[in-house]
Amino acid sequence: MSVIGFIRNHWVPTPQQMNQSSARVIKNSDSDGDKLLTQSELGIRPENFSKVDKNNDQLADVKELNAYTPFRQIFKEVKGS
Ligand SMILES: [Ca+2]
Repeated sequence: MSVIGFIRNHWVPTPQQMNQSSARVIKNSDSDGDKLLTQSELGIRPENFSKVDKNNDQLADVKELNAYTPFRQIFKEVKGS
């Protein structure tokens, strides 16, 4: 198994780590300071944003970011955009 595969299968963040990660993403990307991220603030494709935005209000909050399991994909996409 590759290192990436091992991490993907075995690294499960604690709720506190998830909150910290989500808060960091919001802090870095929240251009209007409302503590919520739009699709363009988050910088991911609309089809991926719809997976994050569970209540369909077009905004991603900490809980929605926490619940989005392939979280590292967001970092990859934000980094690559
Ligand atoms: Ca939402």
